[in-house]
Amino acid sequence: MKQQLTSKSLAFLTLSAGISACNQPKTEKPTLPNIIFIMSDDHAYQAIGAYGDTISKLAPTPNIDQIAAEGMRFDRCLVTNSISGPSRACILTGKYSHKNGFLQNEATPFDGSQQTFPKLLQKAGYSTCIIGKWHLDSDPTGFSYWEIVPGQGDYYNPEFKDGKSNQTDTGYVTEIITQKSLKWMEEQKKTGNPFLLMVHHKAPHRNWQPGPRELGMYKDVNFPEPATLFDDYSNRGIAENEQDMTIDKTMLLVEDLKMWTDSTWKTTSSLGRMDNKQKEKWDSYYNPIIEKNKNSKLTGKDLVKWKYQRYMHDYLECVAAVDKSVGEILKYLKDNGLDKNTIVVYTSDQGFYLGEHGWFDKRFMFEQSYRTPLLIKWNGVIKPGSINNDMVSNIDFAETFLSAAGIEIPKDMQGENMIDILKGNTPKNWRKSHYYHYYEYPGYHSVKRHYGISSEQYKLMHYYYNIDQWELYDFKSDPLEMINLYDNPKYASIKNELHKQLKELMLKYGDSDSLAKSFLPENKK
Ligand code: SGN
Ligand code: CA
Repeated sequence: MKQQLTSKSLAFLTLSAGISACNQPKTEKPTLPNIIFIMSDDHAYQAIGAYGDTISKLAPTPNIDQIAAEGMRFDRCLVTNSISGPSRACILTGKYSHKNGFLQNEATPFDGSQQTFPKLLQKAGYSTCIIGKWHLDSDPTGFSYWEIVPGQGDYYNPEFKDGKSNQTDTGYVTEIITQKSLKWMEEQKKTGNPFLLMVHHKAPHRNWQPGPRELGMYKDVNFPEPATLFDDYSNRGIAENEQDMTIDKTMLLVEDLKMWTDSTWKTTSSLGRMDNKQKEKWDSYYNPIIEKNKNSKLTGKDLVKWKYQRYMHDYLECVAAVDKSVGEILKYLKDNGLDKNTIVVYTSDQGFYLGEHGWFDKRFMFEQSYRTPLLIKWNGVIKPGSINNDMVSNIDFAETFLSAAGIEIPKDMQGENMIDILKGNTPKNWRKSHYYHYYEYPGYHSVKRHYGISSEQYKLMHYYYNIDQWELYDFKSDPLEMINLYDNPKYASIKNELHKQLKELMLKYGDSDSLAKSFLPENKK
């Protein structure tokens, strides 16, 4: 059931703003909360201090952690389709990919005429803004102001477009996105409107180019290897065996790990963007590593281990800049008295593999890419330091923000309203299972199309394109998800129950095998 706008929800808003409801004259509008939605690109929860993994102990994220300390950490936030554009479309619309039409990156542009939560907020009087990565091919709609990086964007001296012109900004992308976001907030002081600000970082997306401030900060740190770095995919299906996203085979020494030679350096588009000063700094860090690597002649497992460390150094240095950005935004809110009535969200468009199963990238329904970090603070509403284990989803964000703003939730949105969870009261009928559907195959990294269901303990997945394979995982007894139990007779009744629940979820969300087939490249009109 969708939440309606009632006097009760308005009273909640008034109270949440720290104003006594009884002192309010009846006609006065409730104070609506501002919403700052900070989303990075490919930020694994394993690399966030608040989640406590070993990696993040060596590469801390104090500012992102501050959101958790002052608010709520979500330990099971699941995405509906683990890939950038589709995830963003699901977040904006509160609907699954087959409903919002954006199934995979760079296929068909997002239909910007459809309903999105920023549009509904804007209609209700919010100033709305997005800065940074958009990745939906069509121009943003529903924003009072937008300034985005075209496509994936660049790390150094990135181009931005705002619908009127394209311009190249000098500097590092994470810092520029932060400055533009702060500037826009400052300008809002004139309007007096509540605002929605979506700060969408490009970092820490492949090929993980650290900024000048962070370059080399982890060079002497040896990060712990995940237990499954040398996964050989036995006990798994064709999909895991045929993917193309391993550190071993897919990760490139030159483009990904920066082992450039002078002749290739200038011709590569992304690094070729640097000015002399930036290039000097870059070279002073990488040149000695390049030299050392030339003479090391590593092969096999030793090479994978070396690549993993190089990957972690660059990736986590990109994360460190994102963390600083969060710190600057939190400071701005505090300095301007906005921290009391602003919901601050930190998330990523999906999770990411940091060497688990030997992988980088995302797409699969295994935990590291299916689960995304989610931290929310809302002073006076969320109890500081809370931890939530409920299954929430990126299609829940839209309804939650609308609800926080006292806006009626459209009936065709497919998520759930998390407001009660934020207040510490999970509704009794909260979802106990979650539906997933990934479409981008054929495509980069060759992860086959699959849909599936995750319950609190099990996952059932169906790889259905050019193979027809089912997989079942018990991630309580097998948290590393290494054993496919689908044909194990002991799990027959669990399997049947999951099949039944999967059918129910597909029906509920209007997805089906025949609809999935209609999206296959050979069947597309
Ligand atoms: C690029 C990356 C891929 C990545 C996709 C999608 N290759 O193609 O590794 O999976 O983007 O990422 S790169 O060599 O160009 O970096 S997404 O986050 O935008 O969906
Ligand atoms: Ca991404």
